[in-house]
Amino acid sequence: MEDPVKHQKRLENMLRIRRFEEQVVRLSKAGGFPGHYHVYIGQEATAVTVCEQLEPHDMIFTTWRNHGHLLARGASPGRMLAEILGRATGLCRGKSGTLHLADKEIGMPATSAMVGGALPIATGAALGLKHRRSPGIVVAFFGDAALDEGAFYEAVNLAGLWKVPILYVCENNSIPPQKRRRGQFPSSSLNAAQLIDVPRALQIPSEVVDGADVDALCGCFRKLIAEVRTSASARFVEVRCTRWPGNVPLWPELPGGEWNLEWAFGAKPEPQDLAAWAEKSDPLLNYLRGLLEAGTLDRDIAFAVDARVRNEIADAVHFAESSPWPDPAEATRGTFAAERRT
Ligand SMILES: Cc1ncc(C[n+]2csc(CCOP(=O)(O)OP(=O)(O)O)c2C)c(N)n1
Ligand SMILES: [Mg+2]
Repeated sequence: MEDPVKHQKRLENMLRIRRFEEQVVRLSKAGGFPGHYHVYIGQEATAVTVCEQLEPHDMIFTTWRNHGHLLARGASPGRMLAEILGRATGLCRGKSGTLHLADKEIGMPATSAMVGGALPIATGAALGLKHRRSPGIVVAFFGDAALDEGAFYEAVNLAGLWKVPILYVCENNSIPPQKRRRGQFPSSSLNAAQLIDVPRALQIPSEVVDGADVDALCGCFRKLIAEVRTSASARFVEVRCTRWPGNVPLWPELPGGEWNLEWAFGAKPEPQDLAAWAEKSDPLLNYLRGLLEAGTLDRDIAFAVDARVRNEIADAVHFAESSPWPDPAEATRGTFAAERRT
């Protein structure tokens, strides 16, 4: 059995993402920032279990649904929130907002909000690591709709031909057609029986894993990331997530309010679709219930971890809200490569 401290840390890392994003929803509704945004609630276990396997020299590329990936990799919650609010202290000095959050200090130099847009960049970065004989690898996170894009096929095909060290993590949160509401993105539509048939046809070893099962995710990523490192070649994984009922593009909701730790101790959330999701499909609740049953954690520890995370996120909100706006002159600074001087 793994060390209880390791389990607590993993739980804390997942909770940090959830509590952070609840504040993002609250801030958006309070008019704290303009424009739409996306949250990672219900997919936290994927980012956390991938990042546990990474080394400092590894790189990550991601999408508009990026908050969880950055937090799991160790980005500062305060500087992320400041960026989402457009403040000068933000990770990208207030220029990127939620859709393009990036932090090169932790190996996350760029985020693409184009469906499939990060895949050629990530694959090129993996080629760069190979040429530099770096021990690093690349992880590319993307949604299932990326498989509808030509960029996906080019990138994955080249990764196979060039033999570059990259793990493609496809987070499949597609809504079944019968459950889609008006205005929701359909996500993917593919003429293949399952997503992994596509990378397999390009000779990329590919697996499917349940995104609500933390133990399965840990086992899967431990194995695949070790394979990417030792073989210096590509792997593909489809993580199947049941979409959280609040995941409404482009304006997420918090049905049932903030996530409640009591749901792990028998309390039932409302409405009904949230209760059904919390019962089987929430990776956080599944993990927590498993730890409680195994005696790895008790109620007091679980509440103490949550309190610690809530305080950390409250500090992050305070930091972001009290941060200054960027100087107007900042708008054109750093947007183009410096002029060449003769
Ligand atoms: C090339 C392109 N087409 C359309 C959009 C608009 N768009 C933003 S998110 C999205 C759905 C993406 O679904 P998926 O890749 O499964 O990711 P998810 O949001 O479900 O995590 C679409 C169509 C876009 N950003 N880029
Ligand atoms: Mg999707």
